[in-house]
Amino acid sequence: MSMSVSRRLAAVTAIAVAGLFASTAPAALAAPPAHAAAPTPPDIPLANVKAHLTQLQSIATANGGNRAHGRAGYKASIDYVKAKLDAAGFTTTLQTFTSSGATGYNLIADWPGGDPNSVLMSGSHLDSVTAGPGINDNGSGSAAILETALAVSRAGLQPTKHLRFGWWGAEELGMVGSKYYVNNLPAAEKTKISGYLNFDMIGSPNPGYFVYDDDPTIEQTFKNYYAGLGVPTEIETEGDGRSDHAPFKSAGIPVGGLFSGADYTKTAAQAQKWGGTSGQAFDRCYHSSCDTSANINDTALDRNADAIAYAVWTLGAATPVPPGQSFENTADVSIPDSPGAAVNSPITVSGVTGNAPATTKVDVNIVHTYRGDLVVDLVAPDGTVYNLHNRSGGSADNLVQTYTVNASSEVANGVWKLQVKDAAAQDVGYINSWKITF
Ligand code: DTR
Ligand code: ZN
Ligand code: ZN
Ligand code: CA
Repeated sequence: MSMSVSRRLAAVTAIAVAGLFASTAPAALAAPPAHAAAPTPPDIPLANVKAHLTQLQSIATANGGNRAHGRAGYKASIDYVKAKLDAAGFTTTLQTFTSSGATGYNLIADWPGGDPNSVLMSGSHLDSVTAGPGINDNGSGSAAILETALAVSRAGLQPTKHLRFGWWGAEELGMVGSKYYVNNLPAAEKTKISGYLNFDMIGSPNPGYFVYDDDPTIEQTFKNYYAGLGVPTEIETEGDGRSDHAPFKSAGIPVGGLFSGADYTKTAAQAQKWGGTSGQAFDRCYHSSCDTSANINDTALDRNADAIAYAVWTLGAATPVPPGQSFENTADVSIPDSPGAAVNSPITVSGVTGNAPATTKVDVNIVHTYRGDLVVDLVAPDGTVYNLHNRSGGSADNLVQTYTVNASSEVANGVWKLQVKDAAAQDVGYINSWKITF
């Protein structure tokens, strides 16, 4: 359009020089990177975890002050967690059992996909004691793995392993729910579980940072996370049998987990490295009515929830969806000024199975001094035209843009073309390169 003669000449010169050095044939298939980096584990929002704890507190308050096995507060807790997971796309299963004359419930949630023969499971008991609402013991673990599961859904994660989450009933009666689950799991299913991660009390008000020292790989994964934070950890030494990882360990399944402490007393040395109060229990409200929403250390809960996500992403071997096959043509093609004919740059696609996807990606790189002159189309092998750009952009230079085209009705293999017409006099340019990714 309106431009000085010197600028137009300069543009033409640039095109001529550029034409000397461009490659002349369409590039071959560009393979996806051999080792795509695994996606970064997300930060689990503390506010979200605490919102779940607020709900569990409300449930206890509305149901006699607790969420114990056999009481209304426990079933209401299960219903709350299940509803969140169903809405997030998990496949949930409610497993019932009887203990002390009352019906107990385990909630199992499977994230669709991943290798069914390699299951990474995370679990927490959801029941409290009858004395109180059980917000640290064990709303903290239950809420943290719930929010991690919701983060998996938000990310649309496609991990190599199959992810499973469990909320156990009647742990306070002797790990009844988790024992029932493991004992009723067929042997072939047990061997598929590559690891079980247990989280029982992870927000203690006077917190310690304890890592289970059972499976070395799981242990190291958590230690790596805390090393990254610069937070020292200790081995959990209160005894293997004291939470829901015990039945999994007895079945020969690798286990691990995190713990912020219960009724044991924090030593002076521990207070030195972790802060808090020495000579005081990690959780003074352990199994008491004061285990309420106020009985949580936010920093410990936040760090442990993030550590859970780190472990699930890392041990789940979450890898990104490999990019599709892509094909590129880097040959320069001059675009004659209006009223010249349209030109095109061809790419021959082969070796792609089936049709192009609904999210076919087209990367366009056109050098031009007035992008508002241009009409740019993708032409499928059968001649179908998909308009990508229709003269927008005014006098701005160049058109370097990625388009997503629903080409799902087109067979992928064949000759695709990028067709460009300069529809307004003055200003010229050339196709620098373009790429199509399926
Ligand atoms: N027995 C658990 C609390 C508990 C005590 N020691 C540990 C060690 C590891 C995990 C949990 C615990 C309960 O009361 O739920
Ligand atoms: Zn307990
Ligand atoms: Zn517990
Ligand atoms: Ca023009």
